[in-house]
Parts: sequence; C-alpha cells; structure tokens
Amino acid sequence: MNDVAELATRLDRAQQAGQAIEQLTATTELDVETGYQIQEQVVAQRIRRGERLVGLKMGLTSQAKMAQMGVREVIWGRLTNAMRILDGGTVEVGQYVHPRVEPEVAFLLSGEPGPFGSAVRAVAPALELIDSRYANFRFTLPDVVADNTSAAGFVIGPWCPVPDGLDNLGVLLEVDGRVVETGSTAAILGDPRRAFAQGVHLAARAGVQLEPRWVFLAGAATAAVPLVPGSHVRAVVEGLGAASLKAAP
Ligand code: OOG
Ligand code: MG
Repeated sequence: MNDVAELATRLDRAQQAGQAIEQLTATTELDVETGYQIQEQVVAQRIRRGERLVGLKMGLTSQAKMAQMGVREVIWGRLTNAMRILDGGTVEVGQYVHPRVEPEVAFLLSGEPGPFGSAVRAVAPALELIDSRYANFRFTLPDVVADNTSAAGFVIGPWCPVPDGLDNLGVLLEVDGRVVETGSTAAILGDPRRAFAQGVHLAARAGVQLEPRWVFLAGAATAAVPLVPGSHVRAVVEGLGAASLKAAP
C-alpha cells in the first residue's frame, strides 16, 4: 500500500527534476478524492520550500480540452507564486517535462464571498503553461487531480474591469504571430462565470478559502499546443487584450 505522502513525493520530485513518471494508477488504485488529498500534499511540499498559494485554476471546463485529454470531468488545482510568469517573460522549456500552452481567462478575486459581482474585481487575458508529470501526457482522472491538474506556470495580461458579457468573447492562441487555435469564452462551461461558481463550490468543499488578490483561471477555451523552444506565444481575448510568453531557444 502506497500512502498519500509517498505518492505526493513521487509527483513533487518529478516536477522538480522535469522528469516524467508513470501514472500513479499504474500501480495503485486511486479514486478522485484520494487524488485531491495527494494534490494537497504535493502543494504542501512546495509551500514548505517557501512558495505561497496565489490562486486556483479550473481544468477541463471546455469540450476542446475534454476531447484532447480523454477525461470528461471538471477539475481544480492550486497556483503558487513560483508558477507566475511575467507577461512577455521568458521560460526555459528544459525545466519542464513536456510543456504545453493554452489560452485562458483569469479573474482577480476580492476575497469577499458571495456572487460573482462582489467576489471578482477584474478580468484579464491569460496563458496557462501546463505540464503533466506523467509519461506521454496521459492520465486518468485521479492521476491528473493528484498532479495538481498539470499546473506548471501562468501569465496574466492586463487586468480590465469586468465587461457586461463574458460569455461570447473570441479567443485566439498565436505562436510566432500565427493563429494556431481559435475559440470563444462560451466554450468554458457556456460562460467563464459558471467555471468560477463551480470552482468556488469545489474549493469550499475542500475547505479552501479564497483570499483577496488571488487569481482564478477559468480553464482553457481551446486545446493546448506544445511549447517549442525559441517560440513566442500569445493568448488574445476579444475586448480584453493579450498575454504572452517566450520560450528560450
Ligand atoms: C489538465 C489541465 C487542464 C484546462 O484548462 O482545461 C486545464 C491537462 O490538460 O493536462 O488546465
Ligand atoms: Mg488550463
């Protein structure tokens, strides 16, 4: 029997080394609830090394992502300050296992409970850098939950006042100036505000309290694409602007 702490250590080491491991479910029977316990421990290990929680992310909130990953359930993960990449910043691809990027919408939280209007202060275009710690970027639902929903990095573009309609903004993912994926915020559970409501509910159930200034990633509107060394990636959300990063050569 492998315990939660040992499985979390396996994932934490894989993340630190940038080396893939086999799925936990290859050798251990796991349910989703245990996956979340492992995730909590994985992030606790990072916090013991001096990182701090700065927000939450949703995963698999769009058909495009569910189809790409073969997992059909909304999941959530934790963001730490070490995952933050400055807008326009450069990352080393080699520190990750097999990084991918996807366009997202981010919310800035007020820390107040209650409906979207009082809980969310601002919205921004965002890029998420995901990196499964599992070989071939393949996993079951409990595996990806344990692996903190593949969280690895995120870029937040300029914060904007929340517009009236968030449910049908065009979304583009560009690599080196070429559009490689297109979508709409409607792909995110019909409306990213719905992803927020679900995230708040799931986090509360897990005893996680949303803090002022936390970031909330609502989930990708399109499939993710591999991050190639030397490339420049930009996510554009209609009416909000863009968030970008560069991969070092
Ligand atoms: C899981 C994370 C999914 C999203 O935005 O849907 C996610 C994965 O695809 O590895 O972050
Ligand atoms: Mg994502």
